[in-house]
Amino acid sequence: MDFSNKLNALASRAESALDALVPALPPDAHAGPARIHAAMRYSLQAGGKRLRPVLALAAAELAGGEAGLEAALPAAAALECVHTYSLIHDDLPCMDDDDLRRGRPTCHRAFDEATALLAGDALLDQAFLILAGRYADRPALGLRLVRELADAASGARLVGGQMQDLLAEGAAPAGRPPATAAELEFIHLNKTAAMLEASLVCGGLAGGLADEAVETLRRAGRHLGLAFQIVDDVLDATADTAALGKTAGKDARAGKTTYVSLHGLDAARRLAAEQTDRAAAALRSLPGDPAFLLFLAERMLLRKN
Ligand code: GRG
Repeated sequence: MDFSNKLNALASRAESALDALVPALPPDAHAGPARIHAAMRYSLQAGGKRLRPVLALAAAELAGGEAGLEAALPAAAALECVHTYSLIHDDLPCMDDDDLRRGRPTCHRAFDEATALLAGDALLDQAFLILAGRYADRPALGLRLVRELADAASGARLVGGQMQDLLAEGAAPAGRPPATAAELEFIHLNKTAAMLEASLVCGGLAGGLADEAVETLRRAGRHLGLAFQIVDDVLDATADTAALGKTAGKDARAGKTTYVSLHGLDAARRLAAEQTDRAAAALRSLPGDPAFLLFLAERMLLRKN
């Protein structure tokens, strides 16, 4: 199987896991109103790249072969639930205020603001419900996964990065750039890289990787995360809305500090390649064959949306 087929195959296994673990309407008398489940699934199934689940499954396979990959499927679904929650909330009028996500109207446009807020909340809860339920027979692993995902999503990381992003945007006095290079790195290490790190780490843990190698995956995830964000900034400045499936050119219109506004397009592209090289060096030092993870790193660098 070539790597593009493998990527599609892993994304499709992640889709099936999500479909099974986030049912349209839980078969339970306490499932609650259908509208909340419809909103959760609307955003979940809007056709994201499934990058976080694929990274988790690839790391798990490297660590533990097919059995490792199987073991990581619930964690992969949980990661996508947290990621989708963050996108729904990021799109709300009180945050980035966007109408388009994954090529369709954002959750609050398709439903309403309150429903979108609740759908995000419920997806976050669903992630931990999946971990607690599906790893109940491996409590030590379950606890480590819960801790990794909760930490990545926490006020110190995903939420903290988002907070700092909002503060940088709102508080900049006239004439001063909204964020310095150091502030920008803090925002992106947490808003973007934390979830990519957690994806590789959770995959490695589920696949049974030893602690030292898990830390190597964490380092690779940090560099991949920075590269991913730099590419995001480049795409925002260069791609069109139709290709991105979300509104293009927002950063410049908002006067936001990005890698592109700080360093220019060419240097930003070079920085992304540099971070990808660092991630690749970490991946090459892992036990096992990192070829597919290296392919993913390259794909993330060359992505068009
Ligand atoms: C609201 C807690 C909270 C956090 C929001 C997701 C996010 C943090 C902000 C979105 C803005 C942004 C550009 C974030 C950094 C990169 C990112 C997470 C892009 C979206 O991820 P993709 O490209 O999306 O993997 P798909 O739709 O393919 O899953």
